[in-house]
Amino acid sequence: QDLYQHPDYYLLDELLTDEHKLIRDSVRAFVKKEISPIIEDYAQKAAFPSQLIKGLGEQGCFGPFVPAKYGGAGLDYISYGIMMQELERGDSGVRSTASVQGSLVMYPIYTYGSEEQKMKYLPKLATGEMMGCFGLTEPDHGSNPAGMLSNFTDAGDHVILNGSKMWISNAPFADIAVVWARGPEGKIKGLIVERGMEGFTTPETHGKWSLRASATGELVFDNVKVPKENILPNVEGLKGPLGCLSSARYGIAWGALGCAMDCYDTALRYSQQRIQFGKPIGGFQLTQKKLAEMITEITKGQLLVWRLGVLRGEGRATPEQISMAKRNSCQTAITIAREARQILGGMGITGEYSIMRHMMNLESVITYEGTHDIHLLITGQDVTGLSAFK
Ligand code: TGC
Ligand code: FAD
Repeated sequence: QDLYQHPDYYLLDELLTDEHKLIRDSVRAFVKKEISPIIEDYAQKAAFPSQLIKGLGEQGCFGPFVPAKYGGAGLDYISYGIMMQELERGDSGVRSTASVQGSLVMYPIYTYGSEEQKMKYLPKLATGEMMGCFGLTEPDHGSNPAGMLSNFTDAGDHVILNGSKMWISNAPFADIAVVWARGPEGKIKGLIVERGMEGFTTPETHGKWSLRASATGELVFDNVKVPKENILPNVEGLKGPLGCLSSARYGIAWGALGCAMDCYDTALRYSQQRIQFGKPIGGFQLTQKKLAEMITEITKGQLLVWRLGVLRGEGRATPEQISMAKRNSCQTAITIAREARQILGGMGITGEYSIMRHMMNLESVITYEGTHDIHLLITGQDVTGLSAFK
């Protein structure tokens, strides 16, 4: 068959079920047919390929862990990870759209929402008929969301929301936003804000050199009247948004490895074909060192995320374990992208190959959902029992 074959140096496929492999083949075929042929063009022109939304919904890539009763596929977390890996092999921006929709919009509605909210929003979010975004970061509060200023006051059957969010994936086209803001007593709550509510705008952020095929924007709330029935009833405090991040960071840990695999494969094939000094460049020791280190790091990363998926499925994965995997996969992928680009020489900087696009995308992936250093400090806190944040 002509589908892409991923690196599997330690025969990890033996740890997957037939269902996992079927899901992988299906998303892989979708990436090959729908994403790979168009993505470079969309990244070059900095446009979001909105025509992919319907297919992503049909593939079950939006919130696959949500039960069928609410329109999800009721799949396990390994399946979710595999989907993110395949999508990100295509492009981190497309994976971002799926991560936000599944982990940052459907997950909080499913986990913290009322039955009415679940029935109203989840089935449409699962198909992509409705798209969402997640507003946590503010202009002055990125790594430290506990300092957020967005707030709402009580006004009878509704609340009045004020403030702004920045760097929000999917914001320019989202139909709804899950927004985190302080209530009258200063406690952080989640609200579902709908496009069209007066005073709610989503200006687009332009000029990015990274994640160019993903739409990013601000969320601005100027005395927005939000009905009380749109407040997520079952969570309060920072653990609400941070719980969503655990789901998204888990997916990114798998996703970034997808980028790493694509860069490694591209560089390996190029090194076997490109002749310099009368032999393939793959025959030079320095090239072999690069490739050998790449496959070693990919294999270690695969083992880490597979085990994390098992633990998450059993409800035992800690946020700190997720931080370690997110950080490790991003570091692995960005290092491999840079080395792979070198193997391609001048060709590596062109859009004819995916490496430079992955490399630039990964600058966002290593920054959002908690920066590289924040995740290191989460591990540091976990092993020492001492917080570097407080
Ligand atoms: P801290 O005191 O540690 O925790 C507050 C409460 O939250 C609980 N908690 C978690 N719960 C679930 N999952 C997690 N990952 C959790 N981390 C912490 C914690 O147990 C506590 O609960 P309780 O019951 O005691 O109240 O909070 P802190 O203020 O010290 O902050 C710690 C820190 C720095 C680790 C946290 O603020 C952090 O992770 N900062 C990074 C911010 C971040 O990741 N932002 C991401 C924004 S969204 C985004 O980037 C989307 S990109 C999407 C895409 O396009 O793919
Ligand atoms: P800052 O917090 O200002 O950090 C700047 C630098 O200081 C970093 O290197 C950081 O590691 C370091 N630093 C900060 N605090 C410490 C410390 N205590 N110790 C050591 N070093 C520290 N957010 C959302 O809410 N929703 C989204 O959908 C979303 N999508 C995004 C899409 C893109 C393309 C990007 C780039 C970002 C997105 N974000 C989103 C925001 C993202 O989560 C933040 O950019 C990230 O959390 C970092 O915040 P910051 O940019 O304000 O950097």
